[in-house]
Order: sequence, then structure tokens, then C-alpha cells
Amino acid sequence: MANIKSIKTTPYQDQKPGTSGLRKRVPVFQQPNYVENFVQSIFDSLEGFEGQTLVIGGDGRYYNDVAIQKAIKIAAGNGFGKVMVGRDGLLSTPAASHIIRHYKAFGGLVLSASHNPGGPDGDFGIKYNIGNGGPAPEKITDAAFARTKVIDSYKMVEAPDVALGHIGTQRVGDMVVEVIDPVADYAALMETLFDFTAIRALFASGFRMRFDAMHAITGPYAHRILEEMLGAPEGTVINGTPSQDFGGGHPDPNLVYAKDLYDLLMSPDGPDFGAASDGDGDRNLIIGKNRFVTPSDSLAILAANAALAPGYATGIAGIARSMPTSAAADKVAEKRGLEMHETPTGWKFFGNLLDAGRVTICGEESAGTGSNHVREKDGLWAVLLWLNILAARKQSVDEIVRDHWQTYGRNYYTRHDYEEVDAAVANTLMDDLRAKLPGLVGQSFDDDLTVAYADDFTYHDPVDGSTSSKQGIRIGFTDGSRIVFRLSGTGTVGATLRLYLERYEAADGRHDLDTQTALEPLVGLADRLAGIRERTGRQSPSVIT
Ligand code: G16
Repeated sequence: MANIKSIKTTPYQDQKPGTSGLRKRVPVFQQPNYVENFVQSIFDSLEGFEGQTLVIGGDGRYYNDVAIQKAIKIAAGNGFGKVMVGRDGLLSTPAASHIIRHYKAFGGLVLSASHNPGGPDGDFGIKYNIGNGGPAPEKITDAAFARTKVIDSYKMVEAPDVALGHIGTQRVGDMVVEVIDPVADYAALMETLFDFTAIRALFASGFRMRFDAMHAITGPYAHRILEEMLGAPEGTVINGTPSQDFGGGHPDPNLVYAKDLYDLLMSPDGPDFGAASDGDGDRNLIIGKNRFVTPSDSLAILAANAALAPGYATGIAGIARSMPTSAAADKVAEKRGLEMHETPTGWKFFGNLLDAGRVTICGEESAGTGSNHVREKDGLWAVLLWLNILAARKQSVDEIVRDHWQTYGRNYYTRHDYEEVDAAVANTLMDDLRAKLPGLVGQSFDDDLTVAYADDFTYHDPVDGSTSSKQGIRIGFTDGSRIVFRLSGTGTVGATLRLYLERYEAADGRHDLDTQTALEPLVGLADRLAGIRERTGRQSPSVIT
């Protein structure tokens, strides 16, 4: 019989999962029983997993190796029949989602704080995914949070640490632990979706690419798929070895943290195509030679061209985007007669629509795109779909983007982040703005901006009927322009105020303006409406994407 111990503990009051699981600084996770309490609280909120399989993997950041041993022993203590874990405890978030689905596991634990920095003073995180491979819905995360506030014991098998360095099977108490190759199943899935022969021919013709894995989890995946399977020259993948602190960097693939890649693609001798992914491999950055593609545009272009890839050859059922994401994808859906859905921020809201077959492609402005192949956003998937489209259309990224705008119009789009703002100041700013909303409709600003609607976004899930309110303040104008205010749910210090700005220019309109210039009037108006500068004391955003 397994040596299962029930160990006494005292609750923490701050284990509320945010947009994507529980994320805190490493020293917070290192407090006695902090991991144990949270993992046990998740299991206490689930039913029917006895004897079933749990997938566990992480992005390899600092504390991954410690937390994973605790999670495995608690899973054994709670009666799971088997744990599948990536070698060295590694699995990208989309690969974990695929493994859960492929092996019909009960669920999975993803150990990651995604794009947040890592290291002893960096961030760590734990997220639970359900049997469809996607992040747990609010019903489960709310129940887990309620449990964390009262938990008084957890169950664990007392056993030596599991050796995670080699593929194979071992036991912890009565539970089987299978260590698997983190890349193989995912790479095989990609091969079923994309025209690898055409992409191989593209590389063989001299097409040059640079993929920046940012010292994070996609390194092994990108080396295997791009260089070994698709024949991209060695050196195509840079920063390809995962490190515990991401080489001291910030593994967020945007124009601030992947600036070197951007500069390279804008240089005369730069490659044809540049891409990057984040800490846990679910985000993507796409840059063509002399052309950065905004994530919102990328979603629209991928949806419009998906049928060029074998996995989507019969067409897509519909598209979903998070509310702050630009309406570029809506234009595609409108023209093609596809279902279009607007959901709150966070991938968990796409799960029901994907499971119900209502949508095939989903995306968020925060560099996340994905499809029904898994239930997470998927950085390398987006890169491979772009490569498939480039191979099929035999055009440059710039030509494809311009052509798209000429067909559907251009949605100028930017996001301004004010990070580590005092939480009380940020909440008051949002409350005061919310109070103003009813009076804004019909008002005109700067001669040509008339407010068509102003509300706090509420989502009604059309599949399970659940409602999620207070998901971000939207102020929409009669010309299609829009200002959105939201507080981040993934930050670990103070509050992050996100300001999302959008302006639509029709197919025959001007598409060559500088984005920040095109959106300047909206930036000014947002500040006047919310008093951002005055209240936060910040003269400019910390990050512009
Ligand atoms: C941010 C983004 C969201 C994204 C979330 C999780 O949330 O705005 O669009 O879904 O991160 O992404 P990841 O798992 O890559 O961290 P928030 O609440 O900070 O705006």
C-alpha cells in the first residue's frame, strides 16, 4: 500500500487564480505549503479522477523542478492512477493541451507564469487544465479559490523525488509516472495540419527565417520542427535552450522585448521572416521583412487564408476573438459569412465555442492565436500556418498584409500598458470611468468622434449560458473607432492598466499611416476621459505594443 500521509496545513488568503491560473513571485510560492495548498484545493474542486491520468509539465522556469515533485506526490496521494510528465518536467502549454487530449487524460497542471520573467525573484505560476485540454473555466477556478481559503490538510505520498531525466515508467506509491518526450506528439500533430512538403521546398529555395525562442520552452520544439523536420538551416532558431531565468530576459515576444529581432527584420540584409514565442510557448510574434504584423491583423489574415493548409482545407466554422482584440477578424467573418464571437480576455473563454464546433480559429491581441487542434493558444502553430501560407501564396509577408487591407480595410491598432500602478489608484480610475459611461453615449469629441456605445463588457456564453461581467470598459464611436480600458489579471505587482485603441480605415482608405500617429486623437481622448496621466503620475505608458 502506498505511504499516503494527510498533512496539516493553514490556508493562505491570496490564492485567487487570475486571467490564466495563479501567478505570484517565486518567494511567495516558496512559503511553506503554498504549492501544496493550491494543488490540493484544485483536486478538492474536481470529481471522478480516481485512477485517471493527469498530465504535468512546465516551461522550465526557476522552481519548476521543485513544484513538479510536490505536484506528482500530491496527485499520487489523491488517487490519480497515472501522471504523464514531460522529460525534465518540460512541456509547452500547447503541447500539454495536446497531450491531455491525445491520451484522454482527466486534466493537467501547467507550471508556468508564461511571458512573465523567471528566476529566484521572478514569477512562477500554476494553472489547471480540464479534459478538453483547455484552461479550467471560472466555475472550477472559483471553487478552488474558495477551498484555498479554508483548507486544513493535504494528501501526499511520501516517496523520494521522481527521476525526470529519462523517458520511461516508474511508480510513486500506487501511481504510475510516465516520463515522455515533450516534443514528439506535438510535432506529429503539426505534421497533420500543415503542408510540410511545401514548407520544406520554401526553405530549400533559399527563404530565410529567424526564430527567437527567447531562452524559453519553444527552443526544443522549434529546433526539431523547423530545423530537423522542415530543413531550415541550422541557426534559424536562436536562444533555443530553455533556461531557468530565460537568460535574464523577459520572454514576452513583443516589440519591446524582441526588439533585436524587429531591428534585424527591418535591416536591408535581414531575413524574409521573423518569429518569436514566449516563456511557455503559447504566444507568437510575426514580423516579415519590413513589416510587423499586429496580432489582431495576424488573426484576421490566418483566418482568411487558413484553407491553404491541409488541416483547414474544408474551411473554418467561425472565428472568436477577445473583446479588446481589433475587429479586423470581424471583417473576414462578415465577408465570408462565418460565425464571429467576442469573448472576455483569456483563452478559457474560447473552450466552449471550440468544443461545440462553433469556431475553428481564435485569437487575442496579446500575441495569442490558435485553433481547434488544441485548447490553448499556440505560438509555433501560428508560425507554421504563416509559413504554409507564404509557401502557398509565394508572396512576401508585406504583400500579403497589404493585399488583406485592400480587401477588408485596415484596423489601426495599439495597446498602451501602464505597469505597476498603485492598485487603489487604478481601481478608482476604473470606477470613476464606469460611473461616467451612461452619460457618454451620443456625445461628440474633437468634432468627429461621436460615442455610439459605452459599457462594461458582459459576456453571455452561448454554449453553457454562463455570464461573466465587468470584463473591460468599451467606448465605441460611430466611425468604428474604439477605446477599451482594462486592468490586467496576470500581473504580480500593483495593477497594470491596459488601454486598447483602434480606428478603422476602409478598403479604399489610407493604409500607410504610422500606427501611433493614426491613433493619437484617441490616445488624447482616453486620457481626457479617464485622467490617466493625472491620476497615475505617469507621462507615458511603460510598454506600447
Ligand atoms: C494577458 C493578456 C490576455 C492573455 C493572458 C494570458 O492577460 O491580456 O489576452 O490571455 O495574458 O496569456 P499568457 O498565458 O500568455 O500569459 P491580462 O489579464 O494580463 O491582460
